[in-house]
Amino acid sequence: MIPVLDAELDRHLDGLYAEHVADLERRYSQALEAHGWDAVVLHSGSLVKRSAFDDQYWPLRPVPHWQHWLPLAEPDGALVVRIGQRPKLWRLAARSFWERPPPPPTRAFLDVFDVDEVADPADVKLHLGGGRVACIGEDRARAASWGLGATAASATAPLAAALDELRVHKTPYEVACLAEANRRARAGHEALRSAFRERDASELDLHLLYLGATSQDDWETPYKNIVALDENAATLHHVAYGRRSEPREAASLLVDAGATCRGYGADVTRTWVKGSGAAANAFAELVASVEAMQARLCAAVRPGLSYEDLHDESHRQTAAILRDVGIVRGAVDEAVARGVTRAFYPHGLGHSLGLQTHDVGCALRQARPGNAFLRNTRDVEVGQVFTIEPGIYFIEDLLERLRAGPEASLVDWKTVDALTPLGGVRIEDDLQVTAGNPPTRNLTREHLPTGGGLP
Ligand SMILES: [Mn+2]
Repeated sequence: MIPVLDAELDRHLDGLYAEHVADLERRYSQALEAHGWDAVVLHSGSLVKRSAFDDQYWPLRPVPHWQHWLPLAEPDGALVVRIGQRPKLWRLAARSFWERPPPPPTRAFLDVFDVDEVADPADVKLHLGGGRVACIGEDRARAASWGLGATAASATAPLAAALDELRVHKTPYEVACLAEANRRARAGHEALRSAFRERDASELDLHLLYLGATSQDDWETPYKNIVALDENAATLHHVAYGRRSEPREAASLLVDAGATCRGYGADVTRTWVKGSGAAANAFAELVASVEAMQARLCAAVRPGLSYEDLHDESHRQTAAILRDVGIVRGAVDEAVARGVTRAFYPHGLGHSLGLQTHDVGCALRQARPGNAFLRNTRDVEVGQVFTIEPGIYFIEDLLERLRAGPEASLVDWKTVDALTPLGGVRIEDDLQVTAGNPPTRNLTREHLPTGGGLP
């Protein structure tokens, strides 16, 4: 297990946090003024019932606008940001002897906000002050209790879009949190690599091992761990963990799992293969090729580049790999133009990363036809953090359609059938775009250098 309580790290993050908040105050004031508001109330969120027929609640996933300012997972908090004033934080006084929110990861927020408590969240209304006040949150009833119900929807949309834009370029504090989240994820990926090499662990075993190695409860992970053995890797978001595993001649493991730091999440994928025989060897070659392609794509990132152009380039490189391993025949350009690569690589090259695993602000432009699932269509800019995650899979449904169509003759189906039991490959890192040389910092490889075949 890795230590998640590190006093030196906390001091470092707290120092950056004060600058982060000062920066947010300035940029929020500009956004409020530009959109004709005097203040905005950010609601942390309300507890949501697991079922309307039950009396149990999900753990709180705070509203990301709130988390942008505060790493607190407390229900019914209100942060009032008013132009030209120190932000005011209202916390709900915890009076329940049944439960209590998790303790704050830091107390640095006490130094940068005016902090007070209310016994009843509706009381925040008494302290809102005058002028045009917007509310951002997901609980319409709470906004209505503050007299801000009418502003909770369409009227605040332009302001909300401007606030999303503030999350596209990460502050040094946010980058430090994302780097730390990647450091924490490393322990999980390394533990799974070893366990997979040494024994025939089930997906559930591996998932639980990842949680233990990263000191995370299941609901604390930035997204549900994807732990897929063999053909399950062809389900891109496989989270229905199998409970059994038998020895087999060739085996693969795809792990797409992260960790968090103060609300910011890492998003990391590695693929491993073991065994002997032709299928294991061919699949190991495929993993090594995707790994090398992923490194080339990361190296190509620089400010001014269109992310969608890089996505298109990843399809050309995927076609070359498919040809080299004997899956696709003919010219690379033909395989891309006729949609063959899209059957093996149906998702986008990556997405913006931050408080949300698929973060906001980078998919405002519609992707070109054929790039339907691309979640980043923006030009690369200094301060962005995004993933680079190409993959090659053997997905039954997509391959059936390919096999039935006119492009079937471009594919060597014997090779496809031999590799289908191993599911697929994905390699994913988190990149920060910098103003320096090199123009990117790979937040993942600082800690987790490699993937691929296992001896
Ligand atoms: Mn991802």
